[in-house]
Amino acid sequence: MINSKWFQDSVVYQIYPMSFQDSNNDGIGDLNGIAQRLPYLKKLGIDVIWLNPIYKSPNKDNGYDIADYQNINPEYGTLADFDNLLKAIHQHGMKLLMDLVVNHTSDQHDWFKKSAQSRNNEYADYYIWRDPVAGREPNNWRAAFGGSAWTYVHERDQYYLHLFAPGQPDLNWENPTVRQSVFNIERFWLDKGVDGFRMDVINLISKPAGLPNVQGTPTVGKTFEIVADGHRLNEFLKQMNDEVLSHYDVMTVGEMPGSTPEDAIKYTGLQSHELNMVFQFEHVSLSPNPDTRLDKWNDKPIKLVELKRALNHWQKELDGQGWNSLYWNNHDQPRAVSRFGNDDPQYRVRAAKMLGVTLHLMQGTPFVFEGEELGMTNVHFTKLEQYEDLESINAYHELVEEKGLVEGSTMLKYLANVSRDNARTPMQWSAKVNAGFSQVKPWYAVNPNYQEINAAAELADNTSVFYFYQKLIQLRHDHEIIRYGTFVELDPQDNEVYAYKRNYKGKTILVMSNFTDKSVNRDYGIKQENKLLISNYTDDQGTKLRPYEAKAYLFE
Ligand code: TEU
Ligand code: CA
Repeated sequence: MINSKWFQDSVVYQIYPMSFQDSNNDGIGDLNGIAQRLPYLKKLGIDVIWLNPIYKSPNKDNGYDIADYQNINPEYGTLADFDNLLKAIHQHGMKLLMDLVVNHTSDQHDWFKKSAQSRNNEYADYYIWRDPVAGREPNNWRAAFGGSAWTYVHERDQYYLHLFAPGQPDLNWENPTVRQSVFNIERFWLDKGVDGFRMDVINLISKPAGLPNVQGTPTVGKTFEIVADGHRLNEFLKQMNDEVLSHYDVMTVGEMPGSTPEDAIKYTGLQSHELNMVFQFEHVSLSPNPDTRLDKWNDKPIKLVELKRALNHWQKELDGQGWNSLYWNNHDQPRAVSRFGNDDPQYRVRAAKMLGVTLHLMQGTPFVFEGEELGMTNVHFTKLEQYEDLESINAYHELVEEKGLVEGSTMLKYLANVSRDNARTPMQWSAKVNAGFSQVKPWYAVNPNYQEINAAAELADNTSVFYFYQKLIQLRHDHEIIRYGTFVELDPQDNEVYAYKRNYKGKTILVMSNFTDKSVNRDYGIKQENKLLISNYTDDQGTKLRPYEAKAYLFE
């Protein structure tokens, strides 16, 4: 049993390959483009790279619909390009996590094509097929990307389950042969030298017995609730760990929508030997629409006390019990500085740094999403045709046109506020054409603010968000108290300042972040001899915290 804990000392950088760097001028990011940017990532100081899916896929959900798990999507390159990239990542002293999407495959996967043909071939039971009930779908579950979670196939005169799009049929994890097929996929990549996996919606793989209806008006939220953290999940994860993961020195992070700290401790407990950590969703689900039929679509500001309750809940519950991932955003979430800070030009840099201090000094493994280290912002689209994500487009058509639950103009505000498209515009490398991402028109629109916000400008400015993130990462590498210290929340009801302490071996770090555009006063009893570790202002005005001011002191 290999039991090293390098994941606790690491900072991870998430790359959305399609939007990171195009190296062959087809307008699409690729593996050789990533290899070109490894020196940039090394300079930032990150330890691990997580790549969103790069496998063969029809890209109905931008790669989260996999048609061949052991081949690279030609748009990104070849298996040889992958081997070269992995070697270069290791030569730069970094590690690589792949994205393992095994709750479902693409409907173009051979397994599904065969499964859909007959009730009797070897793949018939690889997916979740059910007979019609009274000529209709087998239950009232709703799919995350719109409509029923069931689609009818004439050849079998049955429906198949898809919690996401019809092009993403759910695998039947009750079938032991499916589990062995997944384990073989993991071994294929681990034997190539990959350092671990981010596991897509892994807490959805164990479906409730009998697939019962949800109560009341069926919504996506209720469907995920009845499926998440199913009764055989521990068993499946334990088997995966025993048969595969424990034989390699790997890092694993399970994406677990709807999970609670209690669930997480079951899977990532320091004695559980299943996964190292989870991506929980409590702090990124704080402002669902009061009309639950609209699920996440809203444009309400987030209350700081609610954000603190969500994050502090996980810090306190997992302290000494499990391990947190720490993230503000990813490819499914709007950009951090727009959602939790302030992307108004006069505050953006300060607010981006403030968010960095707030999160990176907590207990857990920080994940930096591409461009977050630059303070990249939401793209503030105003028209439906500017969106490309099926989740955004389907939600607009279903909620505005089919069901008439919301005005189009209002839904466009919701999309601008929380759509995944915000995270998927090309990385902003320079003020050159297409932000230096590609020399031809990119697959997706570049954020118009790339001439002000880009890596080249920030690398030339020692007060940039980039160098501030570099310092935060360095602090984590230098101070055990940041990696292993306990967490103590301060003033949970304070709706302007986020403050907390970390304690370790007789030392204390005090962290305070003003989440407002006003100056406020807070006295945390700091003494002259306490050392200022980091601040997003060049001077220190003691108990006065200026707009978006964040700083941390070390009490030795
Ligand atoms: O997302 C899981 C998930 O819960 C999504 O529904 C996500 O929360 C939602 O899109 C936010 O609005 C994972 C992947 O990260 C996502 O990109 C995929 O679309 C999804 O699974 C299906 O594989
Ligand atoms: Ca390309």
